[in-house]
Amino acid sequence: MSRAPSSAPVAGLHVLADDDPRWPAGPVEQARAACAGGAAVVQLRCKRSRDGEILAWAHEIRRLTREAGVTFLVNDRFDLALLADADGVHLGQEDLPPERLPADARERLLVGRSTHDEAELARACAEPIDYVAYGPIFGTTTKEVGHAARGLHALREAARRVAPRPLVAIGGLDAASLPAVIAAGARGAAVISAVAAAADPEAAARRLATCFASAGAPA
Ligand code: 3NM
Repeated sequence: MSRAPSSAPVAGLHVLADDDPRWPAGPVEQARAACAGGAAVVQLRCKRSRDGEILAWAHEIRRLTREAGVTFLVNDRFDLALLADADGVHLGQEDLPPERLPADARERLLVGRSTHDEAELARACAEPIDYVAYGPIFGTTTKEVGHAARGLHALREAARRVAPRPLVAIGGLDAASLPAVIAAGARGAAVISAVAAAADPEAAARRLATCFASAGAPA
């Protein structure tokens, strides 16, 4: 229960285990495939489910990720992250500002923050956070982001701007685009559909995770 926030790595493949019923498997099965396939991070992302169900999934994913040595984050909800003994919480722009997290949550949890444009990147650089997510890099149909695809040039600029904080790219990423995303300076890459919609989610995660190993990306 007393894991120091900085001890859990955020570089590498982030698989978002998502509760959208469009995916053939639920969040726990997605997380299991991610762990078996070599993901560095699993983030539980639930936009539709009740708290009790989310917490039960979170406990199960905590067990799986701990066994696999994978970092476990919970989207949006620091309270559920604490209850499940997750390594961190990922905060969107609509969520609590990171500086408003209670001190005990801040001490125990890594904090990530979503950003989409210059203004959000600038604000994130002044926030007490451990990594910055930036997107959408490419077109995505998984989420109504409300922002145009940013592309690789903007990604490179964003990675420079937030350094030394690690930048995690998100939005429309797949095994074909990942090498260029890593070359542009992303330390992490977050995916939903590339794993959740795959015929074989474990093989899909393995292919994505291998891109980081092949790129010799720093951990
Ligand atoms: N956040 P896929 S894009 C959850 O730009 C999310 O902040 C985004 O799903 C952002 O890998 C996105 O299927 C969806 O494109 C990512």
